[in-house]
Parts: sequence; structure tokens; C-alpha cells
Amino acid sequence: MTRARAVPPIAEGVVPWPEEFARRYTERGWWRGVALGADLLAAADAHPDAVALVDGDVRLTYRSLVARADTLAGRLVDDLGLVREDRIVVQLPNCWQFVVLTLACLRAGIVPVMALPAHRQHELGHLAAHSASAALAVPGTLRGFDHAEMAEELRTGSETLEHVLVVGDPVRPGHVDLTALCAEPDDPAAVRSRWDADQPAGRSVAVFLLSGGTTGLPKLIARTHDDYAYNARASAEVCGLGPDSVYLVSLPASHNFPLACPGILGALLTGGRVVMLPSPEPERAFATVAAEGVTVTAVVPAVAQRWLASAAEQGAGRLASLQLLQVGGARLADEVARTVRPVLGCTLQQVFGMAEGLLNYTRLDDPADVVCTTQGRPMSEGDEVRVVDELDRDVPDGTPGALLTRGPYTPRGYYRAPEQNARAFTPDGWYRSGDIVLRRPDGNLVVAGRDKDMINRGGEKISAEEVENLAYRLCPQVAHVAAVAMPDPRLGERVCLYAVLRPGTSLTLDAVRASMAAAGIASFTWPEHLEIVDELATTKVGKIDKKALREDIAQRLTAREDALP
Ligand code: OOB
Repeated sequence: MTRARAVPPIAEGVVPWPEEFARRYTERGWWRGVALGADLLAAADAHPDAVALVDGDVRLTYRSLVARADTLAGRLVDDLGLVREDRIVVQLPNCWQFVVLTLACLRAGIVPVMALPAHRQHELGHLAAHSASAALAVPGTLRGFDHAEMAEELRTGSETLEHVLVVGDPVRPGHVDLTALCAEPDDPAAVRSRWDADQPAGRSVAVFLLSGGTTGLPKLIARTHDDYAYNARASAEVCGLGPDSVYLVSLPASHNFPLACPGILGALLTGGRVVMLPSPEPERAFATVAAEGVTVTAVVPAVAQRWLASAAEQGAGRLASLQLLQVGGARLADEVARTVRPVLGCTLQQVFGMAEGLLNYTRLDDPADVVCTTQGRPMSEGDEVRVVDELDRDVPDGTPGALLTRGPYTPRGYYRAPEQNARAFTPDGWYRSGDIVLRRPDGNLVVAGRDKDMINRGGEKISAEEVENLAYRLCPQVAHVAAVAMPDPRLGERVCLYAVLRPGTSLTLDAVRASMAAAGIASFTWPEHLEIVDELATTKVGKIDKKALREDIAQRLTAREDALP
């Protein structure tokens, strides 16, 4: 099949680890030079008849899962004309097809771009263009929104998108029915031997994860087979996963946390079982834990709080099988952490991680003080962590500072983003996470704040700069804007927009949100509060003083609460 599009080779946009580091990571056994798909097949061979994947009534054994993945890999290449290193934007809800597609990509060396179900034209268009993706995988209609139609519009406007893959009804003419492509093959041995004989290299890109976003639209993080396999395998070890583990996926599966920390990949690498659930809503989640004997799951603090409230009301009887609750993605309050074991009856593990790499875990045998008041310590001996002041000088333990990190699963730069890389990475390759942490003498980190311009809405990361750019573009009434985090008891933070209006104009929150909806912006980005002001506070050097604005909105909210009857 001839291709009209000119797609740049991935390697051109990737910042590799320096060779001396790569050598050390290999010598230490962290990098194995093996495709992640091959590791997963080895696990499948050890437990072919065990159930690997559950989604409602669908139950797939390891044998069936890998046979379907290898077959799908073949169909993507033979029927759709995809080739190694082609990219697919994957925007699927938590369903079994997500797992089959991900494994198929890993086998064939096709690279999934892990988008979120909440993304819309604006974000997906950017991801498809920036990655030069050849295909887009979407649900049909989900929660009243027609993803297939959106995908069609994106394909029409794109120079690279050729295929729209759809899970669910109806599959329009011209679109590909992904569920049909995931069907079991007649001759599994034949499809398998093809991919066994032709595997992607350990150092090649396995997946693109999305950055939490500080500057504008999400950046792409190229995770290699070597580094991401290590990420999942070492996480599985820290979390004690094995063939008896049943891992529930209720956060969006494409997020690093449920995907590989240890998540889906960690559970499958160790012969465990993965249970897919579309949402973490307590009623269904508790019923699923009971029905499937779930032993481990990952949630964000806002979900943990909902589960705690629900269990406090109804009891935690249905959670009897749950041994480990991982909580991460945003800061878990110490008081809430302390209630996890008494109320839910399971071990808490705090996880402070990032799509860019570094993972910190509290360990399963840590004392309660560590588990309830810290965000854990680095997963790997290979993780290097520095805590520094404004001039990048190391600060002593116990003193808050900015977190810098390097390591065997922390890439050295974003994909095709030299300008952002100059800011987000030091010349010697340390990633500036933008988090303010303090390191205790026992090595555990406490997240004390952040110095990046990001809003963490219950684990969903929103770039303040992006919200501001959109407000300028979509709301002609505004003269100056600033987006800041406003405190929220449930989600931790929400987006608050401060605006100075042009003379004689007016603006409402509803109007801002409506303009963003019309422009195809993911709804979690829309401001949830608007403050019209005469001027924006500035610092001595004339920059918008976000700290002052954050304090201002917190005060205004408290004053309003006090004023309530
Ligand atoms: C996870 O990954 P991302 O890429 O969505 O977000 C990373 C950022 C961190 O830099 C930090 O600002 C924040 O999210 N964060 C936390 C946290 N975990 C993440 N802040 C405070 N306490 C925590 N426990 O969020 C992520 C990736 C893998 C595993 C877990 C979380």
C-alpha cells in the first residue's frame, strides 16, 4: 500500500538516554533489551488457562488474550496497512478491547498515543498532529457524546489520519469495527510465530504517554520497551503482585498509574487478573470487588474519599478481598490516609508518580507513620532524586525544595519539544518535576506543594497557561486573564478564572464554558468559577502574582461560606 503522508521516524523526535547510562541500566538488569510484548507472552505461557482479563461478561484466558492481540497486530498491518512505528491515538474507555489493542501495538511495534476519554477535538487534534498518527481508536457513542463523529471530523482535517477504529455500535461505513478485529484466530500458532520472529527493539518506543501539562497542550512522553517494562515489572514487585492478584482498573486505563504502576501491565506480567470497570463510582466498584475477588486497585484521593464515605455508611463487607489500595495522582491528606485501614480494612499505599517516569511508593510493610504522612520513596535503586533551591543547589533533608530526577525509566526529554525540554530538563538530563517536596532522613518524600503552573483537579492535570490561552482566543471580552487553582473539599482543586474585562463588556461563567464546549475543549479544563476584577495582582517584576490570586480566591470562598445563613 502506498502512503501519501510523510511521517517522520520516531527516533528523530526522541531524546535518548546517554550511552553510558543505557549501558549501566542494562548491566544492572533493569533494561533487558526485550520487547514488552515478549515479556507478556512469557507470562501468558506460564498460565495459559488462567483468566487474564475480565470486562462484564467477557472473560479472556491468557491464551485467548495473546492470540487475539497477535491476530489484531496482523490485521492492523495486513488489512489497514500500518507499519512498525506508526502511531495510533487511543481514546477508549476501560474495556477489554483497550487491552487487546495495547498488546497488539506492543507486539507489532505500533505506538499507541494514550489519550483520555474526556479529550475532545482540540486535544485529540493536537495529539494526532503532533504524533503524526495514522489511526484513531474511539468508542462509538459514550455518555451521550458521539466520539466516532468527532473522529471522522478529525480524520477529514488531518494529513496523516487514515483510519478510524471504533468499539461499540454503530460502526459507520468507512470506519473499522475494532471488536471484530479482536476476534480469536483459527490458527493462533501461526499468528504468534510471525511476531515472535520480528520483535521491536528494547530501546524503541513502546507507548506515548501524555504529560500532566504545564505549558499549553499535553506533551508526549516516549516510553521505550526497556524502560516501560521495567516500570511495570518493578512496580509489580514493590506491590507484591502475583498469579493470585486481581487488579481492578477504574481510573482511565490509558493513564500511567492504572496502566503500568503496576496496573494492567504489571498484573499481566506476573500472571494476575485484570478487571476493567468504566468508572470508580462506589456502588458498582464495591459490587465488582466482591464479585471478582479484587485484591488490589488504584484510585485518586477524591475517589478514595468517596469510597471511604460509602463504606462508612454501608460497611466495607463487600471489600473483604481487597488487600491493597493504592492512592496517588494528587496529595492525599494525612487525616484521610489514617482512615483507610480502619474503614476499608485494607493496606494503603501512597503513590507519588508522574508520566515522565519517577515513581515513589510507600512499601507494604512500612509503619503507619510512613504510610499515612509521606508519599513514599523511589521505586528503584537506579532513581536519582535531588531536592534543590531556586539556584539548583541541593537543600538538606527536611527542607522543602524542587524535585529533580533521572533514572532508568525517566526519559531525558519530551517528544519533538526542544524548547520545552530546555526548560523542563537540566543540561545534564534531570527532569524538573515542578513539585516541591521535602525528603525525610528515612528517604521518604513528602509533597509540600509545586512550582509549576498546573491545576490538579482530583488527579486530572490542567495547564493554567492552556486555560488562559483559550480564554483569550474564545472570549473577546477579556483584556487580561489568569487561571489558578481554587481549593475544593472534594477534588482538592478546581479551575478558577480571574478576568479583567474590556470596557463596556460583560462576561459570565456560563458564557466562558459554552465557548469552550463549542470549541471542542475537554470539559475538565473549563473554568468552574469566574472572578471579574479591575486588575490582576502582580509581583514586583510585573508578572501576574498567581500566589496572591490563589490566596485571594481561597479567602473569598471562606468569606462566602461564612456569610451563608
Ligand atoms: C500521576 O501522573 P501525572 O503525570 O498525571 O501527574 C504527575 C504529577 C506530579 O508531578 C505531581 O504534581 C502530581 O501529579 N502527583 C502528586 C501525587 N501523585 C502525583 N502530588 C501529590 N501527591 C501524590 N501522591 O499522577 C501518577 C503517575 C503514576 C502513578 C501515580 C500517579
